[in-house]
Amino acid sequence: MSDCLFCRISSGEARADRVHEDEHAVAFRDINPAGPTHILVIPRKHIATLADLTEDDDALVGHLARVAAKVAKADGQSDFRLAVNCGAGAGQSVFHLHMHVIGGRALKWPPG
Ligand code: DGP
Repeated sequence: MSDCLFCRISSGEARADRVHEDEHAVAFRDINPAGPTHILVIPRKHIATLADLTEDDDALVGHLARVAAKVAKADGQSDFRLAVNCGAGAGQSVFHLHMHVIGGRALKWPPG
């Protein structure tokens, strides 16, 4: 989808500070970091929200979670938060599924 920012980052058309990429996923630093580590993990496949996943995406979601743990570790974080905002009311602003990997500072729960 050429009008999707994260599809353009995935294809390389838009720039990002990438920390990982493979056939199915890309991870890059958030432009507005909420902590010393703030990395977004996205599927190359355009999926608008977590609620749009289908059974066919089960393996993909497992892969994204594993990439998230890998990039957190590579960034020096043993403790981190993995978050997905689903829908505008939950704070989603980019409608291409992404996992936030946030770490390097104390994280309160619930997040507020
Ligand atoms: P969310 O609010 O959950 O949809 O998170 C979207 C995140 O995407 C937000 O933390 C800021 C980040 N973001 C938005 N535009 C860009 C961009 O052009 N580049 C990068 N690296 N991050 C972006």
